[in-house]
Amino acid sequence: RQLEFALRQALERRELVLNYQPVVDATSESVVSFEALVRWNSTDHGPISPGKFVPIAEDTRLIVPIGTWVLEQACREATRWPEHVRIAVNVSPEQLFEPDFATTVVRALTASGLEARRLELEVTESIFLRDASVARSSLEQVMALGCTVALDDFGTGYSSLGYLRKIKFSTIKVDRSFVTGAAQDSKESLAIIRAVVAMAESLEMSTTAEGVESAEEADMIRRLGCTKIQGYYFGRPMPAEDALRLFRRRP
Ligand code: G
Ligand code: G
Ligand code: NA
Ligand code: MN
Repeated sequence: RQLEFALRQALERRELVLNYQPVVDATSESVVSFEALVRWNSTDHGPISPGKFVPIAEDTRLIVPIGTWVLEQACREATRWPEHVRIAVNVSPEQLFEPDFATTVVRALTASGLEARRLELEVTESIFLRDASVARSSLEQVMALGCTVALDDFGTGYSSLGYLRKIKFSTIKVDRSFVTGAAQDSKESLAIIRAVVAMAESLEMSTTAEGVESAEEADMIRRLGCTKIQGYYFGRPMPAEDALRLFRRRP
């Protein structure tokens, strides 16, 4: 396929860039972290959305070198932010099933000089659909370094809850479909968010609501007790320079 061919060259042609979306504390509304989101401006095909090329990268395992670049670049750019601001990086199952994933993380931290405690890795429930022992071991190794792990898109996967006993996630990210539903007065969505928050609290995990697009949604999420909020209302994914400027203006 044409896109696959172009994607193979994307790294050496420096066509990938990272955007950063702020995550704020639900109470103070101050920025606690940024999520790195990869963007591809293909010389041959123009801008291509990650929804389109990430699945291709995963199928072809190109996500492994791309993911390594994302980790290195995100760590490097995060060193320019205030020390209390953390960086969250999405990690695909293919990356976690590489036995030397933890080494890749160590290299990214060492090369950038970023402290391990400032790095959060986001994984989805899909890692538990396969034999989870390799992935679990990778995650345990990076947690031993001081990194944290967040469970992304919670509630949209097909796996059981049993894995929550096995991996000490720092944060559960409530999928945006529940947030949008709750804002549209879906009693079911509200009930699900409330239940996830209660479950996370008893497991000593925090919660991030994804996809908050208005002040009303932010209020509702705050009332439901989510710890952190992410969404267009507090900031869209932005280039690194714009993320940096948020601190220059309001130190
Ligand atoms: O940024 P956007 O919402 O368009 O992202 C679409 C999808 O691509 C999301 O599911 C997101 O998690 C995924 N994605 C974005 N950046 C990365 C990345 O660096 N690595 C991986 N594995 N997935 C990413
Ligand atoms: O799968 P993951 O949660 O990593 O995907 C993040 C994606 O969600 C990014 O592509 C980002 O652009 C998108 N996103 C972030 N905030 C909002 C929002 O408030 N509304 C919508 N519709 N999408 C959002
Ligand atoms: Na994510
Ligand atoms: Mn998500």
